[in-house]
Amino acid sequence: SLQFPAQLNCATELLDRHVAEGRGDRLCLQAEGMRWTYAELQAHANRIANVLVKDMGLVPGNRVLLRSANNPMLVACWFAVMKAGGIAVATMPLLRAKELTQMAVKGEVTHALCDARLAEELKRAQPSCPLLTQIRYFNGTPADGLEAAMATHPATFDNVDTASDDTCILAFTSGTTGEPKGTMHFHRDVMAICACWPPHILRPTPDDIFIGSPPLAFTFGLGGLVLFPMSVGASAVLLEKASPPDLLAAVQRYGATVLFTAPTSYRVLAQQADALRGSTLRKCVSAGEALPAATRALWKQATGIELIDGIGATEMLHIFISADEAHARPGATGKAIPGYVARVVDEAGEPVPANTVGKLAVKGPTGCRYLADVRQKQYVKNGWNLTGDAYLVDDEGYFHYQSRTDDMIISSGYNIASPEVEDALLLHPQVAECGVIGVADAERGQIVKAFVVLRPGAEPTEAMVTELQEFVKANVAPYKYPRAIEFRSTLPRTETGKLQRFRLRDKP
Ligand code: 3SK
Repeated sequence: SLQFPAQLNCATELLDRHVAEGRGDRLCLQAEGMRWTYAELQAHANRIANVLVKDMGLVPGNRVLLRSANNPMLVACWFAVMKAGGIAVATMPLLRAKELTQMAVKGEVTHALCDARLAEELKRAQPSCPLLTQIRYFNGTPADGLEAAMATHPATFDNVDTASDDTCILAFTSGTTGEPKGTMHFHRDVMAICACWPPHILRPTPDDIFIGSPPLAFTFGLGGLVLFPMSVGASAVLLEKASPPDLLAAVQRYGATVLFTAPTSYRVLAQQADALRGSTLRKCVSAGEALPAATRALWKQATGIELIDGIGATEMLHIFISADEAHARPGATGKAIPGYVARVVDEAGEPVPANTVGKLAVKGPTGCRYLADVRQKQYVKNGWNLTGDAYLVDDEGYFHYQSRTDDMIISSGYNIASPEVEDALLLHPQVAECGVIGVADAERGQIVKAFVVLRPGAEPTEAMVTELQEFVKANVAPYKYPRAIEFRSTLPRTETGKLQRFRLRDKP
């Protein structure tokens, strides 16, 4: 098991250590028109830490809201908060004043560092956040911006001697249901995730160039694009815009070797097989939502690369079930990664036999600690974290995702997992995206309803409805076919790309 000293600051371990051990000149971060070495990132973070402490009055334990697209200044701000013993509350760039207010109020946020281009919504939120009195803006021009303040301070800073179990991250999760929950993580949690999944599954080298789409406010992105590359002294490319065309162009331009993105993005990227063949990519990680076997096959065919699938949770900080390329199984996420244990349990919390669907329960060095939330009792039971995912374990111990536990459709006594029907529909050449829910039905209790986005050129006709129904019946057990199909031009997704089935349910 992992051992950490009583006192630990993750900024010392992930950033300062490289400079102290003579790797300061190594490339750390790249972005449009920018290249920062480890020493340059350290100097920026130190100056910002000085601004936080000396100009903005930050004391250890204060919560600092961070608002920015993925760029090097956001990383410098994040490390500055760590260095000063604060708690980083990173927020998604697309959030509006209402959501920022919810987080700032619940998180008792006192300070904010915000990209000037995203100032508007924070300014709208501030009057409703009485504790939030100290804000500085960066990447703008004003003389009173963060950069001007940084210039008045030295590029050195003595990191606060934090305890390894001091909270340093307050990550909000919207989940697939309602009200945001704040999950608290310690300095040792940050180091624990760096010690578990990367060395055992990803196996990066210091020469790797990481790239990807998840926002750093989503812990999938923070780990994949900052913590994991820096844990091995590698570099990362940060993209403010990371739609599939932007991502593809950047992979080529920067010669990226490790890609982090979601299945939806892999499906679109795979259509550019010519551009991808022979690319510099050597490791491709899929997470954020379940990876359909069809998408794994598509990517392998387009690039020759076996995807590394994984499931994590903001509550757990990062990935806890995964498989490397050599152990990948189509349709399976993988096994509990070293450091974690996972099992599938029934309503009473007892393990179920192999090949039986139940609730995923996991424990390891990280775990759920909601900030002041009664839902803690539902998430953690008898020391096990119940992630809200329905899984089954096969005879060889591989975990197969079925659905969110609230996405299980029960129709005429049959248990039907929404993602399984979605996977079946996605195999149809005219289906671009789809979402499946259960809707009330007098006869069957529930029936399966699919919302389908067709590929350009395909017609949303009755004949297409019949064709898709027959197609599903031909590919999975016929009782799973969608008795209702509605065509849409888009589907509701979170900013991190997760399908929001509850919003489909709201307006069936
Ligand atoms: O699988 C996820 O959704 C996830 C969530 C948080 C951190 C990492 C991952 C992969």
